[in-house]
Amino acid sequence: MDLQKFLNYVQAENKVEPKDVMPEDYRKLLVRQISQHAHSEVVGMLPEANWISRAPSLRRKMALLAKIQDEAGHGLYLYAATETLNDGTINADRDTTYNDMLAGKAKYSSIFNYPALSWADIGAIGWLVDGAAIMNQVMLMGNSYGPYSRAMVRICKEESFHQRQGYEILMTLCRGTKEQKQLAQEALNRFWWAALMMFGPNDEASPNSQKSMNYRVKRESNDALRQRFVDVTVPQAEFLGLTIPDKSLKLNTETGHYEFSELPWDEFHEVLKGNGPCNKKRLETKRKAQKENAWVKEAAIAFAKKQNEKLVEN
Ligand code: FAQ
Repeated sequence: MDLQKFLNYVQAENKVEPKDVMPEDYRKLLVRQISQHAHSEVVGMLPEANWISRAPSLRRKMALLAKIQDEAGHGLYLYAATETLNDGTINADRDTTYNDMLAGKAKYSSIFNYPALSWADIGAIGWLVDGAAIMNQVMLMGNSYGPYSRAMVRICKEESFHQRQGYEILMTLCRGTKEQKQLAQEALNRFWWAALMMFGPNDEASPNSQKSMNYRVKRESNDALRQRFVDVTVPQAEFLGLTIPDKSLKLNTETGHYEFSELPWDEFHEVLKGNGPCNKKRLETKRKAQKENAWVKEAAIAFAKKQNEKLVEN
């Protein structure tokens, strides 16, 4: 495989498709990132699921249920996109990648190791977590691998509904009583730094970025996306009448960008090591679900097999 030829091909904005010849490290990079992304979607359902039975109205419950179902769908598209990279040497099938996550060998986004403690946190998750996810995923729509890029287009459309439903929850709370506004402020305090950490380490501490950019998987750096997120989100917080929990935050009128404090990187590394507030609980919940729901999978496989046999008979 001529690496330079491949680089020229992707850098000229061409898409790579599953059966195309590709460098092994490109394939590995994609399996790592797309499967981690899929794990994030399905683990990300858990903090919100905690509030389905306690949503304050039927309308809120319906919207929350729809959002959580969307996240399951995103997981499905992404596991399916990962599987297209199976080539006999790299095992990218769904059971393998999923079991790697359950075994703690594969990562999912740090943000989902934080609990949703109040209804306002559901608003903050939509506004900040989905907001950060979209900022990153709009860039990923242009990535060089066809199935991943196409999955991102659809996912981004749904994420923007999620972001708005979260913002609307907070808007309602901020226009409510003093106590409700306080709940919204506390949710922002809890989720602000964790949302900024979703973009990953600073550029100089990001081992995968350079290769990923060369291969046109990532199109923008972690810091560039984080900065854009801050620039877009601070005015939204001001509109809600909420205060970003960062005393050093200020607009640099020359650059037009907000300057902000260094992130709590020690906390980020602890969460990645499995020591966040909910890491153990999240994996236990997913392991339990796999065990208890195994019969559903077995039944679906048996049914599909019967259907196939019927097709062959006819
Ligand atoms: N959490 O060299 P880099 C969502 C890891 S979807 C955990 O910069 P890279 C929707 C990284 O994997 C949210 N680990 O890595 C939703 C690498 O470790 P490795 C998920 C992190 O890949 C909303 C190491 O650190 N989105 O929220 C994190 O070039 C609401 C070094 O980092 C995606 O997955 C982190 N925050 O850049 C669902 C998007 N950051 O693998 C439900 C796709 C970094 O070498 C409810 N992924 N690490 O062992 C990406 O764009 C990239 O993978 C980055 C990291 C930007 C996350």
